[in-house]
Amino acid sequence: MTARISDHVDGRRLWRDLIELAGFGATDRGGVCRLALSQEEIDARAALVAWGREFGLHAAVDPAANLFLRLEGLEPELPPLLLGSHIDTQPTGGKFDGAYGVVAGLAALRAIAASGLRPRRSIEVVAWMNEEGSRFAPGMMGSAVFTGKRRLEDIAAVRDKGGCSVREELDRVLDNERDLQQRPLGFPVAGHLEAHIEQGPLLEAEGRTIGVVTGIGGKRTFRVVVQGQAAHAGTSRRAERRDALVSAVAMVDALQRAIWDEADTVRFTIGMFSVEPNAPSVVPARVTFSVDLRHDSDEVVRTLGDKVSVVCQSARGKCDVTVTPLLYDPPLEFPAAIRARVRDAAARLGLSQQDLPSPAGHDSRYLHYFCPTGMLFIPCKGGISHSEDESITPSDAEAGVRVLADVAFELAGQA
Ligand code: HGY
Ligand code: MN
Ligand code: MN
Repeated sequence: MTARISDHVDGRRLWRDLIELAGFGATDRGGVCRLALSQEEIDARAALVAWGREFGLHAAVDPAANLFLRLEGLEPELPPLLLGSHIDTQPTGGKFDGAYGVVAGLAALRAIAASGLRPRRSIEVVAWMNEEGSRFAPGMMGSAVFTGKRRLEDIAAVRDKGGCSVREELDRVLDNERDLQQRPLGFPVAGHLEAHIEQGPLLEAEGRTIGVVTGIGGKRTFRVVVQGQAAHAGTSRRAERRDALVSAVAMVDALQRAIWDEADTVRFTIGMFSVEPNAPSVVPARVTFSVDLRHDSDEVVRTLGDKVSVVCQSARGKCDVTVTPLLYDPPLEFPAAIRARVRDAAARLGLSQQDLPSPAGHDSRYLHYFCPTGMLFIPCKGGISHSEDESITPSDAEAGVRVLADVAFELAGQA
């Protein structure tokens, strides 16, 4: 039997790293709050660098604070293969969304190092900056800037709710990592593989261990600002009020009626909703809310997304409303050749598998337009994610790494 890299995967060390990484930003309810460019993330990044250096990885960072951990190949001048995902989380996120893919990448490189074999191309684990987009919107900033989808100066100007800019936080992170090698944005890459938890119920329901990801669904996001007029709750008559909350609620109701479909295939979410000044005796002056729309048909994403502004304007009442599009990412399909490698590697390892799409977004969405890209999923309990209850099993975690390690070594050996 040919020696396989996957025979050298250390499942115990993988699980230890996953649980230790979850400690950076651990919440009381067993989840993780490790927002992009936060101190918790800086500390987690330092741990990843230390773990990589234990077996000779070189750490580097680019101007968007994407973090690279490189296993040098026999021909270091060749463009490397990337094993990427993210370590930033939602505010009440789980231990594994994103973090699994970065730690799995590290475990795959650790297995290659343990095998004594050297890949032809270098292989680099990447922690892409701000995939989640909850502290700074939109998400996937690091991979978008690396691949040229967005400009660094544009994302640097984005501010969080407290007024802190991406630029200020990038400077803080990059200063903290000033001893790391500097890499340019968008250097040539041979390919990108991402291991991720499914964040949906299919694999668990079907009793499958490995998901061969066929592609990523379409997504459009918007920011809606409803502008009214602050007034005294006791003295201002309803007839003269310009109540931003009343208008915003009318918009939410009208949007749901216009966008939700009977077949329940459209994913429409208003996840962020803030009222100002948010004081009990003041008529709301302004409401800001998010719109997140997804579907695997580009036609549906386009036509329903085009309704958002029209519907908000029609429900504005006496207030003004501004609808700002944040992103529009059409659905995509990963190359069949990479999907076949994931499928064959899982089959060789005797792991059950199935093809499935990803309604959730990932950094691989932007890498797909930059280099040959593919993804593999492992199951998560009840399909629960973006929740402190997110959970996976050590054996599924290890199975995913075994597939990732074998596919990575194969792709890195390619001409
Ligand atoms: O929103 C998403 O799909 C990703 O998990 N951030
Ligand atoms: Mn993710
Ligand atoms: Mn996520």
